[in-house]
Amino acid sequence: MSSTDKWVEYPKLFIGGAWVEPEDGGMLESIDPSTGRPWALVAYGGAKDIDKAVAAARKAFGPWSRMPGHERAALMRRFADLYRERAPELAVLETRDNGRALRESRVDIGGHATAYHWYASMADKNAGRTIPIDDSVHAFTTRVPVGVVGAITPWNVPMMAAMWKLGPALAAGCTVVLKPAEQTPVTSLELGKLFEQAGFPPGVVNIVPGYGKGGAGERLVQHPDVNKIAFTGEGTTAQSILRAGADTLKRFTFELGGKAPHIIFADADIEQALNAATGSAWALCGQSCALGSRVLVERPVYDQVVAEFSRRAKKVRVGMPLLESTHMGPQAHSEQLTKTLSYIDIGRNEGAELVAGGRRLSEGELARGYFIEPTVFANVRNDMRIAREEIFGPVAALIPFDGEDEAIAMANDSSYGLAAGLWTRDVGRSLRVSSRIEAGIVWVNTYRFIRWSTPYGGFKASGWGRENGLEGFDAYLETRTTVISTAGRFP
Ligand code: TXE
Repeated sequence: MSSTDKWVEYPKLFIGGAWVEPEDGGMLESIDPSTGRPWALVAYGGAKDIDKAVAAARKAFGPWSRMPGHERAALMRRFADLYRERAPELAVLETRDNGRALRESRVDIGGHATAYHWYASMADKNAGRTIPIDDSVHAFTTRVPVGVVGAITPWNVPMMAAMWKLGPALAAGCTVVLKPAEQTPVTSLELGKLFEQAGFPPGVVNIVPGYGKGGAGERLVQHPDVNKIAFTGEGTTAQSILRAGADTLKRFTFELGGKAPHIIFADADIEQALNAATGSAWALCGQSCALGSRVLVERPVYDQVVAEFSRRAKKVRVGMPLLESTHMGPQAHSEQLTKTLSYIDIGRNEGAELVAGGRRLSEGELARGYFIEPTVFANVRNDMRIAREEIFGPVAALIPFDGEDEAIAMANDSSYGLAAGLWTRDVGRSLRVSSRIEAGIVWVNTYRFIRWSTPYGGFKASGWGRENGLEGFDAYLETRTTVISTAGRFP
């Protein structure tokens, strides 16, 4: 056995700074999506384990939130340095758990240490404001941590989604219970080891893998002692979470799906636009909320873009995700494979023209895994289901348009509003169009540029609130206003 096909076991949860056996959870097998076989045995928690984790986080909250910011920052920096050292190994583990091509996991996870450092630098700069009124009163604001945070993360980017929540939460002075997706729990448990090694006080970070509905996730959402849920996942799950959390009126941030328009005007640098549009269509095997899955192409260059898009789709090297040569691995789990294949059928039945891909790969060693061909549909209409619903697979829908107004109308004709891309050499047009797009982030002459410092989140059904940037930090703070009478008199 090589180190990369090793069986691994994580029989304990990380609660209150200790590794403990689940009380009412159990053990689950995590499936390697490139082989369809279990590769890890992992502890998962139930309601009682969540209760223990929340109690530990609550106990830790007072001391952690009162710790001077520079001391919290120092701990976070130590964690970030350990994370940097372990990043190559975390990338391999994440690739085994969710099948993302190693070359992608490496770049993604390799950048997180810097992100944790960036958040660490906020921990002692959390200043409020003085509000001028008149000589009789002095008013000021203090920004205080929201409290105990339940972080619920998905399977497509477990380490990124965890970092987007842990970084700002810890810098703000919150304590956290992290519940990773049941399909990909391994790397999140590895984080527990790093927090332990970095010397974090017990209970500041707790990690409890588990199921969502009816399991650890739902208990976390309902728990009266959790002040905020930070969630990344599907919109319908967010709706269930809202209902389940309604009685406790906790805070929520939601980073949900997308159906991003990627607009290519005829005056664009077509070669660059194609690099971005094709690259982003297959990134994460299509399992990204920022996927430019609706490629809107101005009519004069439409045929050229369709031909080149499908030519490139056929050249993508789909294969075992740990191989350096692989561009695109399998879908992360069997339900996602089924979902993507069903949307390919829907596209065909709706009358879209399949110009590349469309099949599950069933040759040789790939037959056991959840591999699928990069797929391109041409002559798609924006009212087709493949243009409206999030597929979360490597399926691009190419839609022709005439002129700016139609491009904007089509881009905005979506229930989602997470991201958008546009390609043009005309600076005026880039400003005109981007200012009318209903999306939380608009990329001009680039695509999927995501940084810890740039706010990220959706309009419309794509979410609530923002992660990353100063806005992402604010999402873990409450504002307290203090008003002091200088004369000590009322009225
Ligand atoms: O997500 P879920 P799923 C989209 C994408 C994908 C679809 C389904 O379109 O095909 O969602 O993925 C936890 N209370 N995205 O079903 O169910 C669950 O355990 C509390 C977009 O896997 O939303 C996991 O930890 N928690 C996306 C997390 O929620 C619950 C990322 C996500 O699972 C819960 C992933 C409940 N009732 C999927 N139900 C993006 N925005 O990037 C589930 N969970």
